This record gives sequence, structure tokens and C-alpha cells, in this order.
Amino acid sequence: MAIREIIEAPDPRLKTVSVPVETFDAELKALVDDMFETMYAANGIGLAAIQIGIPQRVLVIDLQPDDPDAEPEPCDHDGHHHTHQPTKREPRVFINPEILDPSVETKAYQEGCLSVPDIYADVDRPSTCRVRWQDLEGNAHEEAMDDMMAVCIQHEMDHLNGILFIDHLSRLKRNMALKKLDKMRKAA
Ligand code: GNR
Ligand code: NI
Repeated sequence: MAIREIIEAPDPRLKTVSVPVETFDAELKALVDDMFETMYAANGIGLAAIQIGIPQRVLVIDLQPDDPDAEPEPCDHDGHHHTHQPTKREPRVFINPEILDPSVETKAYQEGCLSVPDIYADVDRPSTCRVRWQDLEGNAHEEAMDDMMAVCIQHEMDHLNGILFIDHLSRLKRNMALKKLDKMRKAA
């Protein structure tokens, strides 16, 4: 297991269209392990293989990425003393995912991306969809997705097709985001 480096915009590798996985072997499992380790270390809720430079159609998602071994956080807002118990992780792997039946109804959500750090912007996407994918053994699955899962899987699917969330913005807003990124990188 290893934490890999996350590629950041405007690196042209992020524009790669990733290729389908054909071999469901130990190497694929090792890649997925590294993707989870990298995603958790970066406090993300999803990661596409291309974000660590591997152009294959592999996604990992965990909408509950808090470390289950972390100390409960003391917190006393509203004058009440209580602790935030970390919730159980829910790691999910999607190999060769496909989006089916995207809803006509869309919903805006303020998105971020580990490859576009510290930039956040509203993106409109279908509010629900079905997803068909394969697991690490190559078995096929299909499931209806909504809420945050629908947002996240569509964001990750975009990565597999070489698209970033800022590509959904107007050219003006996208250029502003890229300039801000460049400025923050120079300041760091
Ligand atoms: O960690 C992430 N958070 C997030 C928030 C709103 C919409 C999408 C995401 S995915 C992102 C991790 C990432 O960059 N995955 O590609
Ligand atoms: Ni992303």
C-alpha cells in the first residue's frame, strides 16, 4: 500500500480518456488499495485512477471518509458538550462504470476536486441516475444513485472521460479558477 501523488490541473494527463479494465487481477486490487489510501490521506470522498496517473476506468468512493480510529472530537457548540463520533467508512469500488438513465431534473451542488485544490463552484448535474459497473472480481452490478452519491459518481465518471468540474463552468469562471490555482501555487 502506498499514498500516491495526486495530479493537479492544468496537467494535460487529466484530459486523458481512460481505457476499460480487462484483467481483474492482483495488480488491479493493489491499484485500488493505493487509491483508497491516497483518497483517505487527502480527505477526499472519491478518486479516479487518472488522478494518480493511471489511465484506467477505475473509481473509488467513500462518502464517509473519516478515520474510524480517530479520537472523537470534543465540541461544545450550542452550549452543549458532546463529541463527534466518526462514522463507519463505506468504501466502494467501481470498475468500468457506465451512467444509465440520468434524470432530466438537475440539481446544483458546490463541487471541489483533489486535482483542483481549494477551488469550489456550483455544478448542475442530473439529480439521479443508474450506474452499471464491475467489481474487483469482474462481476457486473447495477444500482440507482441519488443525493451525494449521484453527484460524486458523475464527477468521477467525468475524470474517466478527461473532464474536470471546472470544465462545466463558463470560460470566464474556469479561467478565473485556473488563475487562482496558479497564484496559490506560486504563493506556496
Ligand atoms: O473530495 C471530493 N469532494 C467532492 C465534493 C463535491 C463534489 C465532488 C467531490 S469529489 C472530490 C474528490 C475528487 O476530486 N474526486 O475526483
Ligand atoms: Ni475530482
